[in-house]
Order: sequence, then structure tokens, then C-alpha cells
Amino acid sequence: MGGCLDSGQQQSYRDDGVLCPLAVLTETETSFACEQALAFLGAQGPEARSVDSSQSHLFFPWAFDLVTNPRVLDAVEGVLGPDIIGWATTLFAKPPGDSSRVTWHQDGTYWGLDSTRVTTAWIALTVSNPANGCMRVVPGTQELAIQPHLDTFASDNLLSRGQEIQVEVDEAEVVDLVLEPGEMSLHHVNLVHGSDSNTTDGWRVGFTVRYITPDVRQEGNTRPLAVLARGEDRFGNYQLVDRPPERPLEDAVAALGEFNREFLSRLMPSPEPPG
Ligand SMILES: O=C(O)CCC(=O)C(=O)O
Repeated sequence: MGGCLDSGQQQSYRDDGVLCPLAVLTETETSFACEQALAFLGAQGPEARSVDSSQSHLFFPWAFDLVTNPRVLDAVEGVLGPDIIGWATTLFAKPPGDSSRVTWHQDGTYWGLDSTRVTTAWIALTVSNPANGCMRVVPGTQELAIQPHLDTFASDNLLSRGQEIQVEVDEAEVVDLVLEPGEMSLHHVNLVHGSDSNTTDGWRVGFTVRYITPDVRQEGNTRPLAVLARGEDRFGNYQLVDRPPERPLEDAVAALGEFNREFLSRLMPSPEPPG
């Protein structure tokens, strides 16, 4: 495998299902992306959930530029190889003092991907630490098959269904992924992870990119939109999109909202509680 990860880092990812911290963005890139992300969240309004910020890279050039950032891709290449598709993105943002959290879960539960050749880049646009609710992981759990999850639909959960793994997590095995702004972690699609509330007076903002290899298919979604971030696509499972044009913030927010209503109904049927 190529990319910028050395063999020790690659082995560590294989053993633990997670690798962190990796410095990827410059200070200027980080503060620009963070400003843009906060402006986007402000335009969406306080009622918006994390799931409503999914796929921002299809409408916002700053988000597309994170998906195609060469230093992010150098690291991802060390895990997935030279052909890389940016399949999905979400902004996981916790405002100051926000009680919302992310219950223990495995990402693969609802994504409908037919392979584990998938990795998430969690890019810190602010500092991320235990006080503001950084990601927490249980290394090694990527070896588990997908475990049963309960959809709680809890309102203080950043996940669309409030999904929670039905397996006891041993706190002694949990590792906090502490990141400085501009650093990222990579995690495996089956790794058990979550995060706690933000108890600080600052934002905690993470931009996630779900990368896959081009052969990976998404069941129940015919040729979803995706970005060929690096290399070649010899499979044609995705409609490849270009960098979106700059447009007024309100227009981009409205277009994303419309797109997500349709996209999410296919990705995660019945995202709302019955009734
Ligand atoms: O940002 C968080 O707190 C959780 C993120 C997460 O669950 C994920 O990236 O899969």
C-alpha cells in the first residue's frame, strides 16, 4: 500500500481499527473550514440535526475541498490503497455546553455497504478532547461482526436514529481520541465508538468523510453521487461529481436540505420513530 502511513501505522490501524492523531490541515485551512462550517450551521438554524448536514460536500466547495485534501488522502491511501471514493460526509458539531452525545455504535449498522473497505476520516476543525466530547473508541472491536443495535431516537443523540449497541462497553478499554485543530483520526467501519457531551464554552466541530474503494456497493441505492477523490474508478458503482460551484449560503443550504430529504430516505429508511 502507498500513501503516507508507515508500516507501523498501517499495522496499528489493522490491530486497533483506529489511527490518531494525524496532522492533515494547515492552520489557514482549518480556520477557513471551521468558519465556513459554523456559518453553514448558523444558516441551517438551531433545529437542524447532524444528519441534516450530511453530504455538504455536494453543495459547498469548502466541504468538497476537505474530501479531496491531498494530506487527508495520503493517509487514507495507506488504509484503502490508491483508488479512493469519497462516499459520504457529516458535520458532527456540538455547540458550547451542548448536552448531545453519540451513543456507542458501529457505523456499518445502517449504511448498507457490501464490504468493510471503508474508513472514516474524522477531521477536527476545533480542538477535540474529553471536556468537549471527543470521539471515544474501543480499539480492537473492528474485528466484531455488526452487533444488535437499539434505535432509541433520543433527542440528545447526534445519530439519526439514536442507535445504541446492545453490548456492554468496558470503560477500562475505552480510548479518548484527543485531536488538535487540523488533526484527524481514521476509524474502521465496524469499530465501536461514541462521544459524550460538550461541557466547555467553546464549539467542538468534527467533519467526517466516509471513504470507500470503488468496488464497494451500496445496497438499495442505485449509483449514488460520490467523489472520485484519488486514483481510478474501474467499477462505475457511483455517479461521480465535480467540485460544486460557489453559491449564496442560503441557496446552498436549501439545496442540501432538499437533497437530504430524498437521500436519507434511501440510505436509512424510516429515520423517524414510527407514528
Ligand atoms: O463526532 C462524534 O462525536 C461521533 C462521530 C461518529 O460517530 C462517526 O464519525 O462515526
